[in-house]
Amino acid sequence: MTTTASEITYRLEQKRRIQADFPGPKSLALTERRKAVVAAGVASSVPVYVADADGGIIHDVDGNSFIDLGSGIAVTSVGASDPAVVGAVKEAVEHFTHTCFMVTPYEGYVAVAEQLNRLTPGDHEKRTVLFNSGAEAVENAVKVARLATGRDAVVAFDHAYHGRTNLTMALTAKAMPYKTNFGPFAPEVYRMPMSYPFREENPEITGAEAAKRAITMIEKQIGGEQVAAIIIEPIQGEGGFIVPADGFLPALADWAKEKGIVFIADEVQSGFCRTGEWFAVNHEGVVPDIITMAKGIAGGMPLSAITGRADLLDAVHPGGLGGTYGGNPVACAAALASIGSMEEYNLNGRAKHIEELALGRLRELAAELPGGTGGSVIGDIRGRGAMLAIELVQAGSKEPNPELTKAVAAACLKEGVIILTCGTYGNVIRLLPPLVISDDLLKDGLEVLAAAIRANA
Ligand code: PLZ
Repeated sequence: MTTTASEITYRLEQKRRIQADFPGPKSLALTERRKAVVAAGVASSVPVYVADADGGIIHDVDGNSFIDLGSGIAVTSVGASDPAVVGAVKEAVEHFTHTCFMVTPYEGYVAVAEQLNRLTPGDHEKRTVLFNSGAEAVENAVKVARLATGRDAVVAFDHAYHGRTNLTMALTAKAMPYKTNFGPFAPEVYRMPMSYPFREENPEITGAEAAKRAITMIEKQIGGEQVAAIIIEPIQGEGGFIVPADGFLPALADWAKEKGIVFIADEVQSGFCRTGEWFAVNHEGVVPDIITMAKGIAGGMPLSAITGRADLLDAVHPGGLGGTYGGNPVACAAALASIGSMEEYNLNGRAKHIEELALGRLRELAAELPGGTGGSVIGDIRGRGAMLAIELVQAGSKEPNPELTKAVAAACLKEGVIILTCGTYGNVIRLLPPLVISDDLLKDGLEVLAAAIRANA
């Protein structure tokens, strides 16, 4: 069934509106209360407090409304209050909030596992385990890979982001703010060069050649037979929405298979229709041994999962995997409803439509700027589906421009558009709208972004 966004009904008016006294008095008062009680290490990029959210709009406590181009970091793909998710949560919570699947199990967990085994790539026999956060899913994928292979080494890549727990900090590339002074880190993690087309020294390097570069380094520095797992984000998220060159992922996956290495695709950010496919690996026909999922999976409720080859997952002894809240019944109900909405609204189709609309507008913008395409402050435009990015540079060079990036995000916010930044060099504007956003709202948001870049370039 195909539904276009124009057929989606919204509870809140889909329009941005910013009052003169932004941020307003209630948000300012909450900021003061917060400073006295919330640890400074938790930062928020937007200085307002949320009252309501629906479709592509977030309302704050002072009556401002914002166009949401971030989805709470790629989570609310079906919207922040999708009626099906809200209904399923209400229904579930009236019966039981928790029993613990490891004590007294319930159907929702099993039903989510059935859906994930169906939706993830490959028609092999699969098994699923549910957790709470993306980092927890990554930790457990590595646990399974190590147990199943009897090997220790884990390979991650430049610009990778996998979480904030000890092992996932080790897997994450960027020191500030994720790792600095938080060590020592988990051992046996090795970092290899990524395929980053915009920043390759040799712009002609193919995906297969970039894979060969990493594979040779693994062979020389670790030895293929020592490696338990290769973990990679098929499109890197926090690291800068980096889409590797075609052929990079398949070549790595093929080599991993040859060497008995578990190939883990971290689809925490890129999964669940975000890129116009259920999973970003589908664009290249790669079938991972284990796939990690979270964020978009449950319409905003905390749930994460690993799904993988039955022989790997079933190698673990009973009791070796789990956690008190993993696969919470309310979160499972939300996941089943979100997956239903993704299918009903054809959100893969919506994500492809967003790509077409937004990439077209961004390319026009680059051509209009001083220096034009290839010579302006827009160094690169990339991404898939509704996971799109602009890499900002000093005009006519590849020198990162994090100052401009910050200024553009701040200017957008003032006009009522929430835009997130990312990237190893802090110079990437990323677009992650809810997939249910209307065309009009998205176009309005893109015009604000275009004006902010023009004014600050
Ligand atoms: N793997 C690919 O993108 C989470 C976190 C931002 P959790 N990314 C956003 C921040 O500053 O904390 C992420 C991801 C990928 C793993 C994770 C971790 O997921 O649910 O945040 O633990």
